[in-house]
Amino acid sequence: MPSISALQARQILDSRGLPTIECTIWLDTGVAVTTSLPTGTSKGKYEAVELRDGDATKFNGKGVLQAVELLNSTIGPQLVGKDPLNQASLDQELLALDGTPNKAKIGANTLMAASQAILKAGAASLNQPLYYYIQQSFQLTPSLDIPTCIYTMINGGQHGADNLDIQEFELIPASYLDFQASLEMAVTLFERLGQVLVTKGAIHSVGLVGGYAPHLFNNTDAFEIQVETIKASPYTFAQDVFFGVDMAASSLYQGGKYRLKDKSQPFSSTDLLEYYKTMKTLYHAFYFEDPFHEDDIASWKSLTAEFKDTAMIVGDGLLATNQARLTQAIAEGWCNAILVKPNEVGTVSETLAIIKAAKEAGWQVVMSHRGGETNDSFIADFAVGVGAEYDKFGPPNRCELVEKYNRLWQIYTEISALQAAPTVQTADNEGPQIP
Ligand code: 2PG
Ligand code: MG
Repeated sequence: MPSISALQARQILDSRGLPTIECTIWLDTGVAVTTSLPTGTSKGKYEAVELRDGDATKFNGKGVLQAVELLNSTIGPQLVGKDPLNQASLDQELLALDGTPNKAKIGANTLMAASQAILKAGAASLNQPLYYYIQQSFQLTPSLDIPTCIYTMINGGQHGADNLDIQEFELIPASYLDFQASLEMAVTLFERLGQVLVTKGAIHSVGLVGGYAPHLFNNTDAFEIQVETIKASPYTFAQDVFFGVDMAASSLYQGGKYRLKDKSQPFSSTDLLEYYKTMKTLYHAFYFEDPFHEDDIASWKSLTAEFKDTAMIVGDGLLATNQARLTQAIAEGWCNAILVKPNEVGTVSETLAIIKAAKEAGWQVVMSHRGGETNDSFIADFAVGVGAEYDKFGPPNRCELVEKYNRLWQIYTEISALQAAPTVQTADNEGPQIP
């Protein structure tokens, strides 16, 4: 069985121009795999620690050279000679190097760079596609399907560039549209939305994550312009396409209230819940990510009880892909879906355990990119391999994001070909062989 012969990490830049980690593992067969890590923009306080150098003379303190050094001098040599198929035990070795619950010693980014590279190396050692290796090895889903994509159209808040408070306005395709049809719809509507914004003089740029960051009066305008765009398109609103929001509400919270430009007075938690009820009725929104502050638990529970199974109440900053938070949230009914961001955790094994726990509770899993991305499409394979019901990779725009959609497209083609004409596996169990 192939073993790890070397690991090399380096500092690269993410889509915001901020440093992040790239890591390569070589197998003794000469095969090499490379992975890079996204980094967060609107970070939750419950996220594991991301190790940054803090040297203000370099990259404004945001360098990751300490993490790179740890990978090259400590973690790499420890992994040499090991079998990359032993993901669980190698992750345990990594965790032992840190020893803290929130990865405060060596950083979740340091650990995940190695853990993710080990996963890719495992797939490469069997010559299997990554998504297939993940599905076969960890058995979190019996079937290979493309998750329903949640496409970000407009960015506000910390991801925006103008006066919208809502961080992401999402477009969600109806479940009867397959991946290819949904991507075509998202691309069509994204382009048309840009044209409508120009026509309205709502001069647009794109925000941090590539969605439009238009000059609009308030959040309601953003909904109305999207409805108008869909109505003038070949698609039917509330039949082919629905809405969702990532409120990132912790960033709207001031002195126990929520500030939104839709109203001059701040919203109480009760006002905000009513606002969501209206949004659901008027705009057929059924996806509410971080609708309240991450410590306003009573409001989360009220919204989840109010909407029951008719909407997804999604914990992002609330849960921060953290096992302890998830366990409590499941027991107490805080929400009914989790946004999974592997880079918040520290290792692949811990991420898989969180996904398993969420699935066992009957929750839906949304696999997510971060505000600072790279061209690695790891997350697309990971979403398919673990059987996530949804993924959120941003708008169908910009290389670092379309890379994920293009990878899903490739996987879609492979899976479709397999379903149409199942082929015989090779003796080496190399996974799907595409005709
Ligand atoms: C989010 C993500 C993805 P961030 O908030 O859901 O868009 O971004 O990196 O800001 O957490
Ligand atoms: Mg979010």
